Amino acid sequence: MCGECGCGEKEKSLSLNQDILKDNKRKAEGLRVLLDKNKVFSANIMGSPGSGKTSLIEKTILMYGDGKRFGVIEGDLETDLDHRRLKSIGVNSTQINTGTVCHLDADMIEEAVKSMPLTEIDFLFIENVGNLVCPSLFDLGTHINVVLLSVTEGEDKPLKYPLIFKRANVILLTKIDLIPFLKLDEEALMRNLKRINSKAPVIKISPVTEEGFKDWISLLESFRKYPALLP
Ligand SMILES: Nc1nc2c(ncn2[C@@H]2O[C@H](COP(=O)(O)OP(=O)(O)OP(=O)(O)O)[C@@H](O)[C@H]2O)c(=O)[nH]1
Ligand SMILES: [Mg+2]
Repeated sequence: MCGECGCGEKEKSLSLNQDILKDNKRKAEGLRVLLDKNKVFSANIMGSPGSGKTSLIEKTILMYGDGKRFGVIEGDLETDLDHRRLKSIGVNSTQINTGTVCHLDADMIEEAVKSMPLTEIDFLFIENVGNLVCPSLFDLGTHINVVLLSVTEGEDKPLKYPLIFKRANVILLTKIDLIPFLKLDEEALMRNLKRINSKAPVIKISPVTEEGFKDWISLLESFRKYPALLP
């Protein structure tokens, strides 16, 4: 179990948790300075297991064009399957295996970036461990938080897991090609997302049909160029 997410003994772990989060925040600030110094724009990609995080990263890199250079840090409990998937299309990817820990933290990223050629990267995508709870607590030193919600997960998820959606700068509604096959109340889903986070843009995407990717890529580019636009 994750000791940091507040699911252990109450009071003792609460103050320990706060110290851990404070320490994490300090390291994350340092990481952001390091990334800024190297002109690397970075995104923490979060969402449930199987929500489409690796597919998003793959397709974004393939469609971006414009000679941009990408780096990826792959967070996974156990395997390097996603890392190998990205390597196979020539992406500069680094693997972190967290074992029993259900999220990435700034310490792990600090270690991973040591082996990355930051001066040769324009965008750094960090694929967090698939989970809608713990990753939301840990700042990784990225410039934006991107949260994926796939249409198969149901319209109630923003209400059930509010923190991760609250902390999103961008929300991507994924697998929209599957909507015709589902019993999904899309209006309720959008209403629930807006209720939890009224500022973050919501983009509907599908790496299968490529729908939404132009909008997502141009938003990413705007945030990179004009950080003041960040919600
Ligand atoms: N139909 C459809 N399938 C998708 C879409 N995006 C991803 N998938 C499929 O959904 C499955 C999971 O996608 P991944 O990209 O591996 O998801 P993930 O979030 O990286 O998964 P974990 O890393 O295991 O948490 C794969 O079989 C993908 O091919 C989509 O937009 N439409
Ligand atoms: Mg993945």
